[in-house]
Amino acid sequence: MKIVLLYGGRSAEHDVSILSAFSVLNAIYYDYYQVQLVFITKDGKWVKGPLLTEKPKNDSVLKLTWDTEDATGEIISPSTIKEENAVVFPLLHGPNGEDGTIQGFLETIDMPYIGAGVLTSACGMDKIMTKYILQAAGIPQVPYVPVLKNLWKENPKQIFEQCEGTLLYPMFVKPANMGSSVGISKAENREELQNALQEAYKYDTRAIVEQGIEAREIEVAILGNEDVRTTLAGEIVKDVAFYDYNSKYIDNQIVMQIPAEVTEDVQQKAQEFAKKAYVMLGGSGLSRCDFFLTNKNELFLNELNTMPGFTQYSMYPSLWEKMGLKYGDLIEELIQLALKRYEQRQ
Ligand code: ADP
Ligand code: MG
Ligand code: MG
Ligand code: K
Repeated sequence: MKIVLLYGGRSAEHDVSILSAFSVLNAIYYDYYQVQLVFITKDGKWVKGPLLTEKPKNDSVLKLTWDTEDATGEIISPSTIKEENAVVFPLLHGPNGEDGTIQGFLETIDMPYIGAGVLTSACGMDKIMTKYILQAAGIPQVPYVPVLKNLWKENPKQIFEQCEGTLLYPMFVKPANMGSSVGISKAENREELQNALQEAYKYDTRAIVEQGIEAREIEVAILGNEDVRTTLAGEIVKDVAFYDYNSKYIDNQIVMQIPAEVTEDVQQKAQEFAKKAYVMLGGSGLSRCDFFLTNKNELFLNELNTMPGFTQYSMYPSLWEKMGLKYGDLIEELIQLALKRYEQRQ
């Protein structure tokens, strides 16, 4: 069977995707699978790389296609990836990859693929939609105000008053559709709120303003289709106040604590909320569910990431490793879940 590994992509998380892809290439079971590399450039071109039948000696196999300038692969029309007896692994993060667009395309060309379907991907990527669904499910989350660009332009004063009437400073302002902390800022007063909204609108016409809180950040990994399994929570131990893009990917200021040192009750609640949110969003395959935990042991669900960072050392695979599921076996499970969902739909 062939695994079509889609990586790179048009989002800010392009480089993270390449790292995840290399980890997968090193761990996939070549006794059963061949891997067709398909790289998506930052400007959205699809490049067909080599077909791997064994573990690559080094990452030059991916570097071949890293750069649009000296890309050696062949530029292809996306629909030509279609073939029988193949499963797509859309190892793409953020908009244009994790948000339902690629998933819709794969549905259209009728190929099985790893991870969440169209609706779950789109709702998981959109912070406003996620909030609405969690609210309907009765899952605790921080207070928020959705702020659409049109309404903001029409009457900014009303938006300020609405935010200040519902929330206290500091507030967190985010584009609705984004990831990796891109476009997110913290606002301490009205002027900063104004600037933060302008920043968020660079990325999306939909923004969300949230109550800023001081909290630890804990995460639970979820795996399954109908039969949903969760891991113990892990903690992102920050030595920075705001877990932004730089601290996530550039400065490496993140330390993971697995399992997180939390009470039994918090542990249980985190797993319960993660599972409930996943089911409410219609999850399949995998997701990483992220929480805030205050020093009063209040737990707030922040978001679900339907295609979380997937290097061997990322939180998602590390949480499963701790539960006894090895990285290679995790990939195998994801392939089987993809096939199962595809068969059920036929
Ligand atoms: P992304 O999808 O980009 O990861 P998040 O909502 O997870 O967006 O926000 C990124 C980071 O910003 C979080 O991991 C956290 O460190 C910080 N953050 C986000 N919202 C809040 C909030 N309401 N209060 C305090 N910190 C927050
Ligand atoms: Mg996210
Ligand atoms: Mg996040
Ligand atoms: K998300």
